[in-house]
Amino acid sequence: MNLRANHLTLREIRLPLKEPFRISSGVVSERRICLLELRNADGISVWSECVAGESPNYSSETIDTAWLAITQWLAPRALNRSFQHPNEVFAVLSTGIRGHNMAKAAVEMGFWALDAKLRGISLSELLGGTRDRVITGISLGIQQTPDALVERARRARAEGYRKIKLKIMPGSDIDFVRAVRDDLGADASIMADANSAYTIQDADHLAQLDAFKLLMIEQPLGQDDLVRHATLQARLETPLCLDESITDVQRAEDMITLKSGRIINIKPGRVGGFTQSLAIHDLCQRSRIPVWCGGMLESGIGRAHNVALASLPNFSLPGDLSPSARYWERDIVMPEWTMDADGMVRVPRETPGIGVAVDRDRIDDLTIRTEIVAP
Ligand code: OSB
Ligand code: MG
Repeated sequence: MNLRANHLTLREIRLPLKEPFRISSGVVSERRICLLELRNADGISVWSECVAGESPNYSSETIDTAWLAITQWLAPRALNRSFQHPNEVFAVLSTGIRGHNMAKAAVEMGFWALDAKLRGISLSELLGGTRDRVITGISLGIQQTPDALVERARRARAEGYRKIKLKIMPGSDIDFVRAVRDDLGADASIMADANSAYTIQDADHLAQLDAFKLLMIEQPLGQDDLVRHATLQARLETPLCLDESITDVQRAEDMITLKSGRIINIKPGRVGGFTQSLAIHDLCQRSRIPVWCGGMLESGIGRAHNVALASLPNFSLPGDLSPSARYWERDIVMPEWTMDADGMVRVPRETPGIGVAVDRDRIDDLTIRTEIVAP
């Protein structure tokens, strides 16, 4: 099959979150989102999303660096070039271009969506997904007080979420996690995510979290610190899950070899797209490492890509794939993403491509900048 595109439109939209989302390294109140519309010579078009944030507090990328990378280096390489399969795109984008994974992913995932649409199959099916529904969790930002966090955790459980992730940082950790565990009881699936807020000197402090029987602790230490994560994992009973550290399949291999963690959060944006995500998924399946799909406060477009990925068989733990209404007053896709009372989100496997329609009028209203790449 000849996979080829000749036109890319980048847009920046701003979507206010219902509630500010605070992690150890920063807070977001309004999401600045970069959307891509990739088009072929027959006028077939597909949407993808770049997950980079406004400031470089999660990774070194931002929406503005991604915009530059996509328009200057990545799109010119990928447009007007024929691919046999979308799994060839990542290598083309990566030869001689270091880093910029979120920018690469946004382009690469567009090609996967285009290929699915041209074949008349869902993105889930193209990726090798098998699930009709994916299990869903919620990620709760850092709150002012343990009580405020307990209130949100209670609500989340009542809504059916199957995993409740608590953001932590020094000063907002042990007491907050204890309060939620005490209130929700032993059966609740709870985890913590530190976004690299600790150092190995905090090992004894973090070991106090073992008492709360968390499902996992996500990324306590530095993003390039697999060695100290291994030291910490040996000290803890609770499994460590790596997020920021896993930027490609080699880093996943390193984690397994060094025993730096026992679970991986796969975010396609962080690893440069679906080809790397699938390689990590397959490696982890062979190595009996469970994976789950992380989130980056995506709009309904990025969410469609994540849901398709999470429908693969080794995505055995609930993902950060909350429904549209958890984030936005109104999403930019139709239908919006919803979750049933069992905490499941349906995978649109009967619709070709990403499986939701994009609300173009609403996107036009929200757009504050546009750039076209059509070499
Ligand atoms: O570490 O998983 C993270 C959001 C922004 C940056 C980093 C992270 C997150 C989340 C949000 O946890 C999860 C979601 O999209 O619901
Ligand atoms: Mg994380």
